[in-house]
Formats: sequence, structure tokens, C-alpha cells
Amino acid sequence: MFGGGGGKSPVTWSPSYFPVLSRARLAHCPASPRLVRKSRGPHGVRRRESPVSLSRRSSSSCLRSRLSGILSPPARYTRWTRRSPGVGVTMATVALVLGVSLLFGWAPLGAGATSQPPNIVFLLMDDMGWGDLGVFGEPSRETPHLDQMAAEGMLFPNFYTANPLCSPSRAALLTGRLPIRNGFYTTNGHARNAYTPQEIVGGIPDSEFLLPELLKKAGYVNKIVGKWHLGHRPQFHPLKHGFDEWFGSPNCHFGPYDNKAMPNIPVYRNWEMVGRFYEDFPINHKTGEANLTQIYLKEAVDFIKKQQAHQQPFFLYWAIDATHAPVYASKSFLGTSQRGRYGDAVREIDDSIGKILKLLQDLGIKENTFVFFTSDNGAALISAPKEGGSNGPFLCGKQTTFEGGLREPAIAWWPGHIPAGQVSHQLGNVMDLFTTGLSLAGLKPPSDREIDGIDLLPAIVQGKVIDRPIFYYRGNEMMAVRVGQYKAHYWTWSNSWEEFSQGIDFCPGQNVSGVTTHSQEEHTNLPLLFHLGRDPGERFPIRVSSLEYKDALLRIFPIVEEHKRTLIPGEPQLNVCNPAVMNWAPPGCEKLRRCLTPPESKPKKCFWLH
Ligand SMILES: [Ca+2]
Repeated sequence: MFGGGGGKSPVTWSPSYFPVLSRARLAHCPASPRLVRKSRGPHGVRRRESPVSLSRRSSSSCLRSRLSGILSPPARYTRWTRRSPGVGVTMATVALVLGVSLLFGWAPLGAGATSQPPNIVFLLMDDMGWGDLGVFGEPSRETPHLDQMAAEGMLFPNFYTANPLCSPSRAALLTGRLPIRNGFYTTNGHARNAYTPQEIVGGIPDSEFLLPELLKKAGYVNKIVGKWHLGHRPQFHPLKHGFDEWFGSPNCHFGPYDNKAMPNIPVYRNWEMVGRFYEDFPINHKTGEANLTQIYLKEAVDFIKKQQAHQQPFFLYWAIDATHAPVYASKSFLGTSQRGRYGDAVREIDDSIGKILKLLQDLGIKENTFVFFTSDNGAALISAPKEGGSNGPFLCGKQTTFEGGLREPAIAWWPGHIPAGQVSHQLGNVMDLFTTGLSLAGLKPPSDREIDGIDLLPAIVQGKVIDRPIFYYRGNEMMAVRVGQYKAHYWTWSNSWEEFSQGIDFCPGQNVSGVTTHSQEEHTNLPLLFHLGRDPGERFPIRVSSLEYKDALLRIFPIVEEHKRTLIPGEPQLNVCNPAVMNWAPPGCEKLRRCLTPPESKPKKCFWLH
């Protein structure tokens, strides 16, 4: 019934991939430490360790990573305890915050402490895949700075996004909540991906708490650089949701448009537009040239320097988009990659991240700055190879709830706190960045709502693995769930036959019979089950009649049942479209004399293809 896959040998996926991965880790294990690591946080009493002891530890850490295997989480899991609002969570959070604070040698602000909580930098890529980094086995090995970042920090091979598309993923990251809760989904069609194109009427609801909004309470200054994508109408502006500064765009850099049927996307500095893509910020589709990554780099560098000079803790959300089609790179990077234009974009980003990390080092704040690198969704295989990346050994890509759609490259970097060369088998999610960010700031998550993100600090600092499920949503439907190493598909769908026949393929070259279906197939009664440790490519469903299947489903069913029973969906924000709400006359257009006249208001149901 599963296309002949059930009951096959668990020897499954690309035979060459795993050895490459292991070699990648080995190559990046530091042979000797460059720095003398300190045993406590930047504000506590410090005990210096000798380079020799650190070297031994790093080498043994690398060895452990190699031996344990990068893809297979250990069997050891603590019991997953469902978070629920109320006293229990509050007490647990307080205890954790106190514990973490003591551990790092700083205390929450407002508690009479004079020390500063750590700065927070999230480096969020757009459509970059798990397989795009050298450290994850990309054969061209063109990400030396990211690979170095991983060698100095902690790699998360089991890290996920909350949705296989930009807007809901970003809404989830900043709210710590699944898009079905925070409203970033549609009910116009079953299991349809939706986002925020120019004609979208909705956006991030005022009722949602965003990370920067909460970080302000701990004295943070917050900046977003790059793509916002949580709505472009005035009430959704990032500076109304906790950010103090913004340089970037509200939507994707699609275009050029004629400014008649559709305006070009504006670029904002803080409250006002300063120009538009293709007009003031050129992107050359023919050559692929655009200097936007350099501009975004400068914004990050200037912000970090300014905050350091002011001695204020900062949150930098660097949400750049060069790897989202149309991909681009500046002149000095064009033509330099073995991977074509997409690789040029990756190389420029890698170089920029190297510069940001070096700046933190040069300013002497690397030990007081928590940096996390990840991506908003899987590589867009539909645009690959020229304009899209790689999802490594995983099935399909962006838009789908197979591993290639939601598994993300992820690295945590915090010298002095995270031992070098570590690999965490924690199942992580972009929503955890919300909770972890709050924890770093000594703040509690809101207790009046369900928060899906967990605090990653115990995993990052203490090497713990917290058992928790990963839910894979597509629009209003929970398509799949991961519990431990098992993933159960309750629904399968790649895209429609109609689209597929027109050449739109989210799983090019990866047809798995009965799995990558072109009609929406429900498996609620007998979910398609995969063991991602043995079969990360989701090619061989476990036989329904097997004991393994029964045992796994006995674990999975109650988790899904509880999730569905307690779920309170938010008001869907991505249902209504209207050409009158496009970026015709953004704030600041008067000064520039660049206001365009909106057409008549015609609200309608948005149509989402897949
Ligand atoms: Ca994206």
C-alpha cells in the first residue's frame, strides 16, 4: 500500500553523503585553540583555562561528534512535558531564568543588577537549504566563515522552521508561536501555503507579542535589517511591533513592476521609505548584480558599533534575502562560485557573516553576544540549481512538509559559553529563538497564551536534549509530526497535478510513490511513518503491521490528539487581498515625491495555489 516501500532494508539514502558530512566535521575540528577560554560569563569571576586543556576538550568534542553521527539523535531523551499556561510554567520559567542567570554571571535587569544581558544577533537566511553549507556536506565547500562559526560553536542538524514559506515562518520566529496560532495562515483552501504579497490586507495582529517588543523591557535596542514580511500596511510596521530601527523592505524583492498595475517594493529606513527596488536599489535580473547584501552588511556593522559605543544591549535581526529568487550578488562576488549565481549569493553572505563575527571579536563583545544562524524555509528546488539551493539528503523543498521544506541549517555561536565544535541533537525550531531570546534577556515568556518555542539554553550551554514534538503545518492543516526520530505524515501533498503538468515541481527528481503525492492524501487513521535516523530522505515508510510502527504510533497519537484538542487557532490574516492596499504611497513618499495613486478598493478572497 505504500508503493512497495514498506518493509525494505533500512539502508536508504545517498551512500556518498554521510562520509562527506563526517569529513566536514573532522576538517573543522579545531586542532588547537586560538583563544584562552574563560570559565564563566563576562561579568563573573574568571578562571583561565590553559590552551592545552581546551585543546583536549575540543578534540574530544569533535571525536564525540564524529562517533555519534551527525544525523542521528541519541536514544536518551528526557520526558517531554507539555507547556501549559499557568503557575507551573511561570515557576518553571522563573527557576530556569534564575538558573541561567547564575550560570552566565548576569542577572535580569531591574533586580538591582548593574551588568548587561547579552546582545542577541539572529542571522536569518531566505530559502537557504540545509545542504548549502560546507559543514553540512556541500561539496563545493564555499562557506568557510559559516563552517568556522560552526567549528567555534554548536551545530544543530535537527533544526526546523514552523512553516515552509517566508511570512508564516518569520511570524513564528518572532512570536514563538505556530502560524495557526498567530494568524499567519489562510482558510481559503485546505492546506494551502499563504504569505504576504503586496495585495494582502492582513499582517501581524496587535495582540501578538513579538520578541523585540518584550526585549525592550530589558533595555534592548532592536534593529531589523532586510525583509520584514509580516504585513506592509501602517499598523503592521515593524517599529510598531518593538523594533527601534529598520532598514529593508516589507515584501520580497520581486519586480520590476510598472508602478501602474503594481508598484515596486519600497525600501524603508525606520518609519519612511527611502526608495524602491529596481529604481533606487537596482537588481539586475540579467547579470544578477545587486549590492544589497553589502548595504545590509553595513547596516549591521554600523548598528553594532553604535550600540557598543552606547553600552546598550542590542537585538539585531539580520533578515537578508539574496538567496531568494531572483538571487543576486554584488559585482565582486558574481561568477566566483562553482555553484552559479546562487552560490555567488551564498559566498557573499558567508563573507558578510565572517565580517560580522570578526567585528564582535574586534569590539571585544563576542563573549557577550549570542549569535544564531538559520534559514526561514528549505531551499526552493523549483528555482534550483541556478536560483535555488540544496536540501542535502532531504526530500523535496520549500512549500512542502517533507524534510526538505522545513529542516534548516542552524548554528549557535557564543564564545566563552558554548564550547567549540559541538553538535546538539536537540530538535529545534525557529520558534525557540523567541523563547531563548527572552531567556537570554532574563525575561519570562507571556503566560496568557500558548508558546510553542522552548528555551534552547539548556541544550546549548548544558548539552541537554529536551524531548519535544515538531509539528509540520501547511496553511490550516497539521500535515506531519516528528516525535524523537519518527515522523508521521497525516497528510501528504507536493502540489497539484495541474501545476505539476505545467512544470512546477517542488520535488524535482525525487518522486516517491505514495509519498510525494499530487493530490492531497489523508493518512490520519494510518499515518505514513518514517524513521529519520535511518531514512532521512523519507523514502521507505515503515510497514503498518510491524511492531515498530505500533510502538511509534502509541507514542505519537496522544501527542497529536492533545495538540489538536487544545489548539485555539488565531484569526486568519492571509484570507483577504485588495489591490488598493499595495505599496502605492508608503510613508515618506511625499518627501520624495514618489507617491502613486492607489486603485479603487476591491477586497476579495486571496487565491493560494499550493
Ligand atoms: Ca523564504
